[in-house]
Amino acid sequence: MKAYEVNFDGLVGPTHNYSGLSYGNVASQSNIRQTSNPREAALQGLAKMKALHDMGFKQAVLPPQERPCVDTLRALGFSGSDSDVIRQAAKAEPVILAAASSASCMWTANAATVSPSADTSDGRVHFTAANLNAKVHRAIEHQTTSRILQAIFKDPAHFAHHPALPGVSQFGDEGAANHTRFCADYGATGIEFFVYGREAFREGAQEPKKYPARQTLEASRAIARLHGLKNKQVVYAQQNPAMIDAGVFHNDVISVGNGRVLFYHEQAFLDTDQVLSELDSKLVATGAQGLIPVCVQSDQVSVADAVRSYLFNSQLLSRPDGSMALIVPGECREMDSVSSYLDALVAMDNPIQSVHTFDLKQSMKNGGGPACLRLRVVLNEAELALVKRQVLMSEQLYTVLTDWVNRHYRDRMAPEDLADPALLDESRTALDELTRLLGIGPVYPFQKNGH
Ligand code: SUG
Repeated sequence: MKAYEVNFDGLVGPTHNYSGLSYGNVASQSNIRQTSNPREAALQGLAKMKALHDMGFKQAVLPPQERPCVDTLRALGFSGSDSDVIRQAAKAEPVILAAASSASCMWTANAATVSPSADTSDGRVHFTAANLNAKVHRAIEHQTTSRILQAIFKDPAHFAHHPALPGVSQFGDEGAANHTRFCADYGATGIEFFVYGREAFREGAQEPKKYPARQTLEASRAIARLHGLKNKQVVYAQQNPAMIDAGVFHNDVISVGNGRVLFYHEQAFLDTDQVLSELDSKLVATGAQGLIPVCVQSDQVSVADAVRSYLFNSQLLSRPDGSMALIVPGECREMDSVSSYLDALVAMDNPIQSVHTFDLKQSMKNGGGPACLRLRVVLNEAELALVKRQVLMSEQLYTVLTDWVNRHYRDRMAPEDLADPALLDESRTALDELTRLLGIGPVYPFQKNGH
């Protein structure tokens, strides 16, 4: 049966702001306390979704979460009415209020790890919501993420949903940002590639020295078990710890894969030769042709330029003729080294034949490029037919969501604006309407609590 990669992009939420919450993420830290523009952020994301839909790719949308998360603030001891809770938190612990207000669920590459039915032992598509427990503002995402995924992928005969792994650092899991799948075509059995930052249970294992490694090998292994993946279909690789210290906080900041292509920086992995040879041999054992490695050398693009431009946080998308399109952030054309590399890349003998640039500056300033903003879900035709229709991008959905954003979003958000209790009401009104537009039912806590 024919199968597709469907990209589920996160719709940027109404509280998008710059609070410098992600230590180890250079962009997040360097833009701390700047004024953001939530409306522009959401429109930039929608423009990318619409453009990819128009180019013929399968595109869908995942809704944002309720922020500020009043339940988190209450759990941390703030009390009274919702407005009281926000006012107290703003006064006593503005950092906690900022964490509870982040729109970070827009980066849906971190929402979950997804294994297509062609890979899993029970023939269902498996989802494990990521615990994101390395950061407070992200660790509060997974319950609602699970509810949203279950509302969209409903049929238990075809879709299996696993709750997030235990929320401790030994099982730190950042979802699909550290997961890539290689295959001959989407419907065929693939090789699932899990990249981790550290090993939690092995004494003396290499780790970064400065910044935290968010993903553990133990978490990746647990997901492979939960999804029923056979050892011959899985490759684990450690990210080069020096890269994490250079600001590569997820593997998707230094490599991206699709089909048989791995586009990566020469410094991405700890043991590159071993990684490439295991990927290649396991891929060939599925009946596919071998891996096509496309390596970028440091003298072509330095790690610092890769981190600044987000060259590898690109989407690598298959076209019907077998060629691939690379979707990059505008920053890649603002840097000479990266821009000339891209021109050279499309002239080389590999499947990547076109480069498309998108302005995602609002998200980029928090360290989120094109690949961060999407969750890849490979679905065969039967599974795709079961997906909640209203979340699939169309001319009409684009118009409806653009209008929704224009009606509900502010066009400026300074750090002190997070203290405004009206922001919660605005967000709830917007999200309540959104669940109706997308037909996903009441997925937010406030809809259940009857606010
Ligand atoms: O987790 N930034 C996100 C960016 C996630 C990028 N995702 C992928 N690479 N797939 C993070 O660090 C910044 C929020 C702030 O500082 O306000 C933030 O959460």
